[in-house]
Amino acid sequence: MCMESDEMALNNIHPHDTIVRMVHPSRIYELNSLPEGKGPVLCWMSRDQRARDNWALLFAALRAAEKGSQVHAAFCLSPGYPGATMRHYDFMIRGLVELESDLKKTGIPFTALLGDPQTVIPAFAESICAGLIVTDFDPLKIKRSWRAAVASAVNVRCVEIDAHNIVPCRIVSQKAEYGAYTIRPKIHRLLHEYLHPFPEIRSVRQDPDFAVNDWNRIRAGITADPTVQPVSGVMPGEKAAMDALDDFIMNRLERYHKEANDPNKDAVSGLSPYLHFGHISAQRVALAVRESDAPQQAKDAFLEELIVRRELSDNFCLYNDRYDSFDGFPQWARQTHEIHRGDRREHLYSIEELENSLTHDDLWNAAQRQMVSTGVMHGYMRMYWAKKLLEWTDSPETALEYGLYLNDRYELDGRDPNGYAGLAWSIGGVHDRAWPERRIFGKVRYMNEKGCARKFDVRAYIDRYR
Ligand code: FAD
Ligand code: FO1
Repeated sequence: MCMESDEMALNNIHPHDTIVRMVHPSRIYELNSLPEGKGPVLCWMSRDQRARDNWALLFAALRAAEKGSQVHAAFCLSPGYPGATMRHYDFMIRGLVELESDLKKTGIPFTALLGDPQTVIPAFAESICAGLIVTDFDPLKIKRSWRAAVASAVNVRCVEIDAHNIVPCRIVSQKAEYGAYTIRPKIHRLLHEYLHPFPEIRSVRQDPDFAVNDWNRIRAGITADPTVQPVSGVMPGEKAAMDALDDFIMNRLERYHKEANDPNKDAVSGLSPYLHFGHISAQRVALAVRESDAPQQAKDAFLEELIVRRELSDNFCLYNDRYDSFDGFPQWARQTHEIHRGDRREHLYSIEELENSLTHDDLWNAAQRQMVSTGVMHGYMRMYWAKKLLEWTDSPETALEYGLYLNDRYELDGRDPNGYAGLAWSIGGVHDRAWPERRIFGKVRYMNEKGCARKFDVRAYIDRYR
């Protein structure tokens, strides 16, 4: 039987601070049309796994304060998330352990659940008599189906808050954009409304019955492939993410506009695993970069990737259900691929040969090895790597299938809208234009080793990942 909860308040929130003032109302998307109950607010975290700078958690805490109830955070670990391996679960679980302790400091109880979120979240919500469920935004199909199932299984209001994007994805545009050139002005027009500092949840005055999460039991319940080992070079969690941001701003940002395309120069941020698991907010990164002393050109080049390109990927996945298939490519690209289906391929590799870096191309093999051994392939090499899959497999469908499999298996940031958009750009011309026609690629942009050699010391890269 659900009883009304005790009074609580956010002691750092001024009595006349309202949700509308703190969390932009356009971030809120109703997932059902049910009324709120009086019980606690459940913040079901999924894409944004952090205590700080999290609009979904802020909304949940503020709403709880407004209605005098408690806020409770939860994360549901699905034992076999598609394509994920122990490398990903290890990174994610270590981040969640830190999240549990960070939330405890603010007074918010955190429960780690195990199972299918579509049944586990409604059951948990019922067990704590939740009066409102708040979750985060994610354009991927699996996450959309989880949210829809939860929203229809519960008997209280369920809302989604875009805690990942600076300008909420549903607000930037209501259709699939053609490319960066069409979404850029839409984002820039709205940035001033959204790119502001975050309010802070310092502590919540509530007396929760803190759940003790049994992390050993949770780890034991994960069925992901254990053969892809965790990597040691990237530490998970909010603290490590903030340290990585500081390190980037101090030591590399000033060179970003000149050297980001050189995989030997170590000029990129390395933030993508943290952004993927929501250990850091893109808004926090953008604010810190904007306020830094780096040259304006460096800041602009970086913010173009972090904001425009990243939000374009979310737009692609939200409005194109076939973001992971040949059918999701633009019409001109499908047409050109049809014309070139029969073109003779000089090299044809199996997935095993590709996975084990056994091609004739030392540069490609080095990129594949960088991904397998470090969990993060350099961004410039990702383009070359994916383009070659198109050249060395029997069809664009196979190229995409192999690309998604390898990317999502080894990249720490795999299974992300950026990955779907990146592969669709490389193989299917998504967000790109038609180029002069050539063998196999048709009008899809081509890349070769000579082009790489013009940009960086190819030999040095090969030697590094030999
Ligand atoms: P930085 O250069 O420091 O950029 C900062 C942030 O901007 C990145 O973390 C990312 O969030 C965003 N960003 C940078 N480049 C892009 C881009 N091209 N498109 C969208 N956002 C971008 N990114 C992933 O997060 N996950 C993936 O699985 C993934 N797979 C890719 C596969 C292919 C074939 C291609 C071409 C690109 C892929 N990308 C993917 C996009 C991009 O390569 C990575 O985001 C970037 O290399 C991550 O390194 P970084 O954080 O050091 O990037
Ligand atoms: N999200 C969840 O809510 N539960 C999970 O068990 C889960 C596992 C998981 C494993 C690897 C990975 O890369 C992502 C995973 N995610 C999980 C989703 C993640 O939080 C992101 O929302 C999407 O992958 C990207 O948008």
